[in-house]
Amino acid sequence: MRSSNQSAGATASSTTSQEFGERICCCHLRWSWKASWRGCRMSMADLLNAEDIKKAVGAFAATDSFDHKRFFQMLGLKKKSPDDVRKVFHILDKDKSGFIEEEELGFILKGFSSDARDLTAKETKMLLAAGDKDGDGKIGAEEFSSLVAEC
Ligand SMILES: [Ca+2]
Repeated sequence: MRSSNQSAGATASSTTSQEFGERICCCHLRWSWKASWRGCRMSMADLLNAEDIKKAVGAFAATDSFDHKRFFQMLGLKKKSPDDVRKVFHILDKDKSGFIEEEELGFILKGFSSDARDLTAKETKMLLAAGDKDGDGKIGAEEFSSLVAEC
């Protein structure tokens, strides 16, 4: 049950793995509570095909192999309605800040499958660079939709 922290040395973040773990836990609980409170229990499994999710997450199991274009293609995200893409965005925005921040981007694979790996710092930076059009260091709903449309 130990989580891998092999990439800890490579991370530019000042947050330790342990703090990260606690934060995910809190955010997740808070999000679940908020989501139920709003009457919105949408999950990735409601939006996307379970087999597609499994294949897409499995394809990038190797460290530093993540390619967001191929990942989104494999998920069939581009074929989804703008509304569904927005729902996926909101699931990935765990703290409901209206943005997918760098930390949340690192957990993008886990957003689709809870046993998936975290992105490495390098992969996270590349994904952020691809999606962050206005350079504010995070990905907004519009930016996420454009990122999906570019696939
Ligand atoms: Ca957020």
